[in-house]
Amino acid sequence: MTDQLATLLSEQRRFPPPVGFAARALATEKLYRKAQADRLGFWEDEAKTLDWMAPWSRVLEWTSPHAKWFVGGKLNVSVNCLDRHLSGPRRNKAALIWEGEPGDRRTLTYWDLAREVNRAANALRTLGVKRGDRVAIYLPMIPEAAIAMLACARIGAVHSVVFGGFSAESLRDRINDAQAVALITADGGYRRGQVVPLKRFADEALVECPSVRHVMVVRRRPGADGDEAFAEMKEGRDHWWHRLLAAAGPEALPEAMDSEDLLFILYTSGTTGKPKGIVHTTGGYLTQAAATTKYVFDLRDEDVFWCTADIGWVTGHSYVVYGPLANGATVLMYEGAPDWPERDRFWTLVERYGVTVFYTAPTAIRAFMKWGTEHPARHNLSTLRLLGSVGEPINPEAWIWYHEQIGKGRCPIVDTWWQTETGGIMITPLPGVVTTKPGSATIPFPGVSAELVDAKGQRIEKGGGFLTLTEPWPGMLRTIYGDDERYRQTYWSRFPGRYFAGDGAKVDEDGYWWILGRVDDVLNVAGHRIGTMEVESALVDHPSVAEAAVVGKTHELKGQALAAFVTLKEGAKVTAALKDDLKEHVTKKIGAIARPDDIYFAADLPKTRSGKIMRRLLKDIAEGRALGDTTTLADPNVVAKLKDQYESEEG
Ligand code: 7RM
Repeated sequence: MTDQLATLLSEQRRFPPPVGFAARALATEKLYRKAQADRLGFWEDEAKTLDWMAPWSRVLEWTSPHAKWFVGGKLNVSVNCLDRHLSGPRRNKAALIWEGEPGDRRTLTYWDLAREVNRAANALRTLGVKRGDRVAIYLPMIPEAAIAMLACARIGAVHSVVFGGFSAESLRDRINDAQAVALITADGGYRRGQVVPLKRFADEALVECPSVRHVMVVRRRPGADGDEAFAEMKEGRDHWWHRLLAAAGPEALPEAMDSEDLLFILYTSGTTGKPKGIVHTTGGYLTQAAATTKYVFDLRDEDVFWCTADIGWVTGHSYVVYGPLANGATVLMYEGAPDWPERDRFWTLVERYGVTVFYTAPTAIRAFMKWGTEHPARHNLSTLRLLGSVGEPINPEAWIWYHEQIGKGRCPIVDTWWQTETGGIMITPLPGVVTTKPGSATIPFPGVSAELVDAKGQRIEKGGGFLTLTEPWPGMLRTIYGDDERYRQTYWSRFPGRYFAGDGAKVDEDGYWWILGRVDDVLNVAGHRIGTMEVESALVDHPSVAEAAVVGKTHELKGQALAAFVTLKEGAKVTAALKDDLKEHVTKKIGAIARPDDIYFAADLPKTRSGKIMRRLLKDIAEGRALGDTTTLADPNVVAKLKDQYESEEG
């Protein structure tokens, strides 16, 4: 072990599953043993819990790097998420409980949701959308987002959801890459009290999207029928969603899809400027989404499951829509911001709907920490029984805060590592089985084979290295849409025979995984490897610090030096003494090797809309380079401000 791994590996706290939780958990140790003994048998048994229209002949056909799962099997995803729940007691159960940012509320039972999906499917068919066609979805977090996805699945159209926070240009590029024939959007969505005029952005995008023949427009703004200010309807091309659905029949025959037919494309940023269209198919994807939802979230009929991700990200696909609905669960969906109208909005929702399982991102947790404990303290959170984290490494301090302030020391935390590319959760504790350590995603899900390798691709048992996956898994991406060569290059060429996730990780004495983040975040200072997260974790441990991002800056002697961007908790003052104090603090927590050369105080950190800190941009700032692509930034001004500030401090 090298000393720079100290911060995380010196994390000695252990949280065994609470006895009461373990006693009734859906997952048991037996699952691990079963998958260990017969990996394909494990996945096959999970696939059998779904409804198939025709059986498969082989579980897996693997011609590296191309996988086919449940070969020859036929099924429809919407049937699995809806129809099969309609014959029993779930028929009248809430499938979707929704709250809009302005406070409007809707509840759709499984029956209601099925009806809407069938009507939407018929509406799409009326417009001439056929099996295999691509449909772009550009919607706020409203029930119609889930309805539109499921309607596509019902008729075998491939959806490409574009996050509602993306610009017209991003939407245009994604539509064109997929050659979508239709777009489903809304007149607007609410965010921090403002209307986001999605239809206007869509109109702007569509000027350069010749493939789109039809646009369905959801009227999000009640009473605004015919309100041309937000939705100028183009004759022949644009159709109000509610009018088409009112005219459509309530039953639509589902297509029998091949297990390997495309279910969706989802665009994700790569190392180049051009986003990659990640391709997911039907049978394997749904099997993994359903199985992970069931075991990782210990999901049962009486739960209210709230995954706070937007439907525009893979987490929204797998854990707002497909995984929970395949399990017949009740899903809570919320449209707006966590601090609107007050910083306790999430806790208001947890209390109002009696949320039992809550799944969010570390960036949100750190914001809650910064806002102060009085907000959750004002609410009754006693229905919560399980908490989840996803999207980035969670620093032990945030983990402990989440555990104490939200879970009241009672709820297990599942820190789940996975990617758009993996389709579903890959490394995670199973609650009730695995003892957790704050900051560690613990061990691979049953049936998942992860291995650590060094820079030469040699397998290593423990220490620091690269996270690779050695065996195909059902939810894996099948290719990059229209660019199979890029698929091979990006994921399978760095370490031949292995899927390389792009993440650095450490494995400890107990075989636990500690994800360090993207390897471009792993720095090399004077020949020592330092995870930016370790330094960030040390900084966040300081009482004055709210959030920190650390990047490498080219250094003559050391190769790289550390530059830290820090936001302070409310009430903390920016002083020269604090700067020294922070450097000392890191030195104390990790060692002199991790002492940042520069510390910059910032009002906010540049983040993508999904909440990931854009270290690449911070690096550009730290090194005085021109800024890279900022189109995925939530607020590009944050970067500009930081750059100005940095340059004046440098000067
Ligand atoms: C689900 C999602 C994927 C990248 C991945 C990691 C990082 C995600 C964790 C995590 C540490 C976690 N898909 N990441 N989960 N890092 N611990 N639990 O986020 O495609 O948008 O991002 O996110 O770097 O490669 S994603």
